[in-house]
Parts: sequence; structure tokens; C-alpha cells
Amino acid sequence: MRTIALALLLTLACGKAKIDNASKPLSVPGEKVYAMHGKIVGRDTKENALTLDHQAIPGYMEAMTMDYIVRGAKVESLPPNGSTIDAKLHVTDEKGIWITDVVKSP
Ligand SMILES: [Cu+2]
Repeated sequence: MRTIALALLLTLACGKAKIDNASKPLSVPGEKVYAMHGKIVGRDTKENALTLDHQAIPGYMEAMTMDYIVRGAKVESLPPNGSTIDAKLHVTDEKGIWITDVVKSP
């Protein structure tokens, strides 16, 4: 029992260490991409995620505040909390959702 638990733990740890969210592919085949506009209200450097208070994304999501994994950049390098931003939201059926191209709105 203990061995199984340890093996599982190692598998999870290795899976995570392999590739961090910031370095995962920016795009995958079959994804849908939506334009996002909102405000950064928080960030999680471990998950490389931003908490965004964003406007409605027509055809996909109402306006709301939620966390989004960021790919292609470290959240530490993105505009400070309180910034109004534009981003691209990538949505897949089985590989989750994430954002890229986070830039301060003009
Ligand atoms: Cu949402």
C-alpha cells in the first residue's frame, strides 16, 4: 500500500516537473480561440495563472472573475494587478483552457 502511494506520488511529481504551464504549447489542433478583455485582479506564480475579471466572451462564457492558466509567459512578467488587458483564450474539448498573448490594453 505504501509503495503504491509513493509510486503514485512520484508519478504525479514527475508529471508536473516535466513541463511547467508557461512552457506548454501555445496552441493545439482543434482548439477554439476567443478574444478576452478584462482586468488582472490576482496571480498564482506556482500554477502560472492569472485571476481575471473579464467581460463576456460571446458564445462561450458570461462576464465573470476566474483563474486562467497562462502559457507562453511567466505571470511575474505580465502587467501588474489592476491592469486592464487583452488576451487570447484557447479552449479545447479535452486538454483544458488557457490564455496567451496577455497585453495591456491600449
Ligand atoms: Cu468562467
